[in-house]
Amino acid sequence: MFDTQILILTIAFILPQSTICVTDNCRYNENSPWMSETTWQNGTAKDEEMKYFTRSDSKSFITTNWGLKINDSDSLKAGERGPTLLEDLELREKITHFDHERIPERVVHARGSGAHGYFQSYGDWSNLTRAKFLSDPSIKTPVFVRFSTVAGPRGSSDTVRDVRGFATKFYTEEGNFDLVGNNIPIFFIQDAIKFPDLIHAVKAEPDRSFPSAASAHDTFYDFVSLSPETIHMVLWVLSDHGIPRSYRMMQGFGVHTFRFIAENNDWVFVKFHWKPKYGLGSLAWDEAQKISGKDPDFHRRDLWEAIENGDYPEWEFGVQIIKPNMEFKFDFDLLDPTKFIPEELVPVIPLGKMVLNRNPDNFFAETEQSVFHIGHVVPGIGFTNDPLLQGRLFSYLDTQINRHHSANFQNIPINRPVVPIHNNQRDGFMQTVVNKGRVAYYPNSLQDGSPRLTPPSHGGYKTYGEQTGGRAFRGKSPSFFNFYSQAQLFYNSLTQIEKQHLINALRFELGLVETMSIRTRMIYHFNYVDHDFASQIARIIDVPVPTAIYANLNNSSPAVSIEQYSRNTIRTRRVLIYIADGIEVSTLNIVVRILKSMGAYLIFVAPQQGRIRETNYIASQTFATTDSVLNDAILVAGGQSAIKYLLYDYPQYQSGQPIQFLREAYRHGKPIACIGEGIELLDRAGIIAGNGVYVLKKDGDAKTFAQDFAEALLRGRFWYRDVLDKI
Ligand code: HDE
Repeated sequence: MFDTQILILTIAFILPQSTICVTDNCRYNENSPWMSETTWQNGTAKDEEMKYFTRSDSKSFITTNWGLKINDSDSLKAGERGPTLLEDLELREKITHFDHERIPERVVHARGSGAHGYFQSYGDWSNLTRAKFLSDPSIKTPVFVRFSTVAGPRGSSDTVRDVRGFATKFYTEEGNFDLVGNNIPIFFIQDAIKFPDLIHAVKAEPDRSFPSAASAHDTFYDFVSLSPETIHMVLWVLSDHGIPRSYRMMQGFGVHTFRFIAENNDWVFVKFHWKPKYGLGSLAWDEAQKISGKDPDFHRRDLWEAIENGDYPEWEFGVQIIKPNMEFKFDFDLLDPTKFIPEELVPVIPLGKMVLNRNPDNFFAETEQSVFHIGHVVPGIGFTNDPLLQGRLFSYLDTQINRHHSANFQNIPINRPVVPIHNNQRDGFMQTVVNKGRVAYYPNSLQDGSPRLTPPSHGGYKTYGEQTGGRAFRGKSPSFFNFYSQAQLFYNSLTQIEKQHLINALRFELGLVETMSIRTRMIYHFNYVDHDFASQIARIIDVPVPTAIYANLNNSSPAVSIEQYSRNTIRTRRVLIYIADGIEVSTLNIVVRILKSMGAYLIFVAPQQGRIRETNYIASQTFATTDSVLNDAILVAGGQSAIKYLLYDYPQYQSGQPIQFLREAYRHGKPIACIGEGIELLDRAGIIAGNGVYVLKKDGDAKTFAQDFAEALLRGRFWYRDVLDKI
């Protein structure tokens, strides 16, 4: 029998080769001016391309969109007080464009923020994968990353309790690779068909449209309590992982099991990991709620400012590698996305690093219009049969057409790969490419068979030929019926205070659930995780304490704990420094110099903005424009009259914020330090020294004091203060 595939391939290769690159040494391809030796070495290929599309309006004259220069900014009327004329096309164009400025927000992950940067491999990993961006440490692959919350609308707050999206687009020399992950290594459900139900349940309830961006309501826990597979992920989101301190201080995970395929077709299963250089950090729940009011843009501001300051966020990229013969050696199914592989069982091998070093020029054009798709892979990376992954492969293409109203969304600058695109796809709304020639089909002979196919040996993508088969079947594999074991593992792995935070979070969330049967069902599930855990929640939310039915196996994976994650820098940590007229500067100078040299951000706050009399200190904030919750630590300068001012005169018109901030910082476990007379403020706040609170007496050593304080900043939180069970 005649095989048409063979015919097509034969024609393609007998026909003369055109300019198309099918050799190994043609990284810098035809038609791509931004791809050069230099741009690949310094990671700027995408930046160069973006420049081509970027317009600056500075030093220009206003025109209409058809290029007409405008000489008057008022509308055209019939007489000075008359109606506007239909003829006024300048007005009509401007208003019409304005009316159409919005595109639909993402159905999930609507609120987010992005940045440009690069990825650099630590070595040549071609023994693992043929993906070229992982084969050459001398090149920097451009990336664009978008972080997001999941449930809230585009205008909601950054610090709500939620999963965070962590989507990375690698603009590789073999096309775009999108790693569309989250900050939690697992997911709520095992099958894509349940995703619309999950999202409908967590989003604002459809009749009343509240609560916005919050899971603490009946419909979410109704769904969860009827879907035991969700319990493990619920614990992760309700733990400190659900309220990160910063996008820069959270992990990223590919969640599903993927495949790495090497040149010789050897393959392994992999789990993708991002580990933040700045360490892991979380907020206290009370703090997160207050920040939502004080600065709903807390995370996007933090990301923006760090990049503007040159403190580039950085992550290490790693993989857990599972050889094919290990597929069935775990006590869960590798295809089940509600399970993670403890790092203690399979270590994360670092493969490279990612640095974010450029903020977008235009939020809408870049961040809002960016399109991520789990199906955008490059040679050497393949999928598995995880049913959630399989459903996602369908959804991400479909949803972009809804958001951009056209299949041409790849033409948008932020989405274009840096390599040339050639195919026979044509036309559609907003087509911006002018495809020349008569031929828009394959196979052809009228255009030398071009665009032609590329064999895998020359970079063409080859699907991993997994053996499939079996009867059509709706349902779960028996290997997916294991709902509580990793939920228990996760709970056991938390430190004492992290457990307490989780319990408090559940008391809060379930305490807001109005339907008692839903609360009871949740406790029923938690009783399978750990009896004491379930009882501690039940007691507070008016649910009968259940009888113990299941023993805790006491297994754990300390790598999941934020508190135990190592940190090695205080760079970018925000220290709020109280100053006022009359401060004593000599000691303050020493402490400030030490903290600055370590890269901490120093925010000077005083009763009024501006220069402090007879010093070089300038207050950028007042006690009305900043807040304890927006900062990581407080330092109080000394000086009798300054302290008197802060304590006695100033509060008359600013209702005691200096004391209030200290009390809150103490409650939230933050380091506090007071120089000399500053201790009077501590006394007033009822705070005693010790446990992350430092006092420098008159004869004390400023250097040691500053170093102790810096050490405390590195530790981050002193959760074990007596008041903290109230958070
Ligand atoms: Fe997504 N998800 N998702 N998701 N997802 C989207 O695509 C979807 C899932 C993730 O910054 C949507 O462009 C289904 C897991 C991120 O633009 C949509 C299922 C993980 C982002 C979609 C999942 C993610 C999205 C909405 C279950 C972590 C934001 C807008 C089968 C591994 C990307 C869009 C950005 C966005 C569908 C589950 C991560 C509708 C059907 C698991 C980070 O296509």
